[in-house]
Amino acid sequence: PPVIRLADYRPSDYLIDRVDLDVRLHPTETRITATLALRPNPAGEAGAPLVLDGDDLTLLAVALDGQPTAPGAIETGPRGLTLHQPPGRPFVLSLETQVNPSANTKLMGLYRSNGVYCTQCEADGFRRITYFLDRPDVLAVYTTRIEADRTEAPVLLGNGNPVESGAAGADRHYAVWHDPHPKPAYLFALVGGRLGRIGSSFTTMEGRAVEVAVYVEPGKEDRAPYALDAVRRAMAWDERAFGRAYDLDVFNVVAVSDFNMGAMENKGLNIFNDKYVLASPDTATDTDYANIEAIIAHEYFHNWSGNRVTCRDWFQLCLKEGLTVFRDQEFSSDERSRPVHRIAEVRTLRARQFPEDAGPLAHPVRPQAYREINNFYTATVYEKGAEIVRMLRTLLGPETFRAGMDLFFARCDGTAATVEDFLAAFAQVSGRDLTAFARWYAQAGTPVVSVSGRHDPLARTYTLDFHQSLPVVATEASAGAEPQPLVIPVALGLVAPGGGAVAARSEQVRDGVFVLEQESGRVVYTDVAEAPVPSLFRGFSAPVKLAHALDAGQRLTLLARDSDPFNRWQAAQGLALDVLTARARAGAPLEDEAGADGAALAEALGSFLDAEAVADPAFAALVLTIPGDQEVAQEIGANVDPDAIHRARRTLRRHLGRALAPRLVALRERLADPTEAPFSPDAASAGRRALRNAALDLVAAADPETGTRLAEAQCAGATNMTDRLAALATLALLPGEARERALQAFAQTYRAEPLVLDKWFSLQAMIPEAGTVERVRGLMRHEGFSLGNPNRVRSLVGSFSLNNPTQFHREDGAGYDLVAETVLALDARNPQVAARLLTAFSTWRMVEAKRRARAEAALRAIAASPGLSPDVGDIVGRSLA
Ligand code: BAL
Ligand code: ZN
Repeated sequence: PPVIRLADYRPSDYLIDRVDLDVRLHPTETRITATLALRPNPAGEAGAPLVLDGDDLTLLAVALDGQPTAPGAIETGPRGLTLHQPPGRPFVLSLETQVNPSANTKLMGLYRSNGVYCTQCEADGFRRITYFLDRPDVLAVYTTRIEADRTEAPVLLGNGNPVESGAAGADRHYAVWHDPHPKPAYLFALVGGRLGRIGSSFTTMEGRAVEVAVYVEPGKEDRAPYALDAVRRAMAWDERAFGRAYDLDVFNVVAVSDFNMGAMENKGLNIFNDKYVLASPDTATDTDYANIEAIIAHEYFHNWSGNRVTCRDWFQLCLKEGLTVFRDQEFSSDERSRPVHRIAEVRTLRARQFPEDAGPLAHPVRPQAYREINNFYTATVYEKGAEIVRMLRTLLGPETFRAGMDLFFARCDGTAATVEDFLAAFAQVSGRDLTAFARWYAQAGTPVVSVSGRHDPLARTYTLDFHQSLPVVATEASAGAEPQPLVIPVALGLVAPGGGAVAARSEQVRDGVFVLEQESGRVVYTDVAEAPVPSLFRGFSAPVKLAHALDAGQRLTLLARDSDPFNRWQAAQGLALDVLTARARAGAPLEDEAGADGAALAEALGSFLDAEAVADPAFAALVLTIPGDQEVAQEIGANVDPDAIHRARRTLRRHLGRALAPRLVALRERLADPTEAPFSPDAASAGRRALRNAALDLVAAADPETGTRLAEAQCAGATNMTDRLAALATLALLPGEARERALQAFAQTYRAEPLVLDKWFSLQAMIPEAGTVERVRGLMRHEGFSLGNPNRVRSLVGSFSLNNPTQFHREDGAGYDLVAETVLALDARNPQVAARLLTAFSTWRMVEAKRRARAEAALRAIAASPGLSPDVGDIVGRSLA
């Protein structure tokens, strides 16, 4: 596909003010009449031909101002429709198209999922419904009439508010929806089907009574209340935290089972992957509940950050996504535990975004070029994008930040905006020049901040010297220019060696934050009697790698004494990472013990558990969890041997388990829920379960026999999916009959529950054993598996490629071959999901030479395959560049 550049942006030559759609739903022959009120754009080129996007459409009729068009006036091709000499005044174009929803396996545009008609239009799916100016800066007011067979689709939903409904002949009926808010086509949606509904009402701070409803597969209504409640909590929170009220009379959420993404923020009609709606104690884990809450909130928050203010072009995707992720993270932090949530956010960033930023798919948060926009819904745009917004708040302070948000919403409401518009609002309210800060949006790669500290006992000063180094990232999506210093907020403090904060002053630190604006910077604290331990980047105040030579003793001080929970957790992670990288680099023989560093870590964790585990189990569970393979691999950086990392992790887990076993067993008992207590998905209950299960995991790592016994009992006797799945995950790491028995029993119990079987697929795909490739191939033939359903593919093959590093990176290349074959098999059917699966190869240059050669061969074989989709072609091209 050709490259599209931000620098080439031009406004549309034409605008569309109103869209009237008449959609007659039919399984294979759906007809759409679109009546478009167009006019020349004063900012465009006068007299230019009108070029409407179209994809996979059959054009049945066309009329201009109600008249048939002259022969030759209109031309259609594979990319769309051209009207050669449009009137130089407002005009109306009517188009009748036909599409086949049942044959739409790409799940873009109008398709059927389990017999339910639904749509997905972001980024460019609307052009698969009718010919259109399918770009986010063309905003129109939509009225949609939906007609369908009454039995097949008793529920008919559209954007905006319902206007009228009624019979359309003997067997058919219709509904009309009107959305008064101008929107781009990517926010269009409709749904038609047989659906169960649960509803509630919410009165906004402006006094508007809103009917809120969640629609699910009939019979699953009892799994929807958590999502419905999350909507209402999100509505209330956005009013409190950002002053944003909802603006329609209805807000609908619909769950469908075949969906390329997590969910979609269509105006007033959010369509969800059912994985992020349906929850019951027996089918959903605590993580599922937390994800549902977060994604429901995320899509709802888009109503302002994305819908009321949308993006001028797709390069500005972070404007809505990074900002909305920040907003949903804040919501979850307020609804749950802020420190625990912050740690979870950073773990995701490090596991997904840092590797992306270090590999061939690296791109700035606002890319400068793309070939296929669907490949830019990335951890960088989303998660790093959210970190930029968080840094802005840290730099400006919460009040000024809020004033900036208010101004941005007020000024850009109803428009398609840019990152510059966003920053201009904050510059205005703060009086600051944000030009240098804006580099965060333009420069790819993870900065490294090196710090060294020096105590002068005579002068009683403590000096910290900071230096930032920025990687030069020369990928297609990145300018490749010499990077300029970033504005890096460093939240910091000093901890006395014996504990407690040091009451020192520094002129360079305000409200606990030093801003590193140049390549180098210095902080001098005065009145420091004894050498302190610096606590840097508290709360992970910037998305950087910190190079700071703390010794184990200093880390232990921070773990035990720092007032910042994030850095306490970070201290434990740092201790573990030192052990893991040293041992992995040395080849990590399995029989080795973890050594003195491991012993020090075990002792510190023991004291920590004694003092704090019961008070904050969720936090304790995170402290107990050592860094994952990915993170160790990142730390090592080059010539990575995934087997050595895995052995090092196993050894350390075994060591920690042995050292902590008596405590862990006691904790498990102490934290057990009373058997009669009803299940609650709240954060406190989830935290207890998390710690009990982290303890089980370590006990099993140390003593497989005890672990098997405990896990088998827990798996069979669990009263909720969190405990059952955690026990099964523990068993999955213990080869033997017990594992296979438990896996079989689980599959038998949940054979009619696709979302639960996904967990079962996923666990097996992650078994770090040589037989897993064959196991995955076998599971691909399981009756519950289908290449047509994105959740199934992600659970089985996605989990294998992303979460099973030893088997994906098998020395003989069998793991690469499995994923490459699946990508090719999927590509013809669903290119978006195929391309996403292929991104697992993006770290291929980091692995050692033998594996690297195998990975490259697999990528080259894909690249040489005929008929690749633009999606896969783009990823494979960039991966090999
Ligand atoms: N806009 C695509 C799905 C999401 O990020 O909300
Ligand atoms: Zn989003």
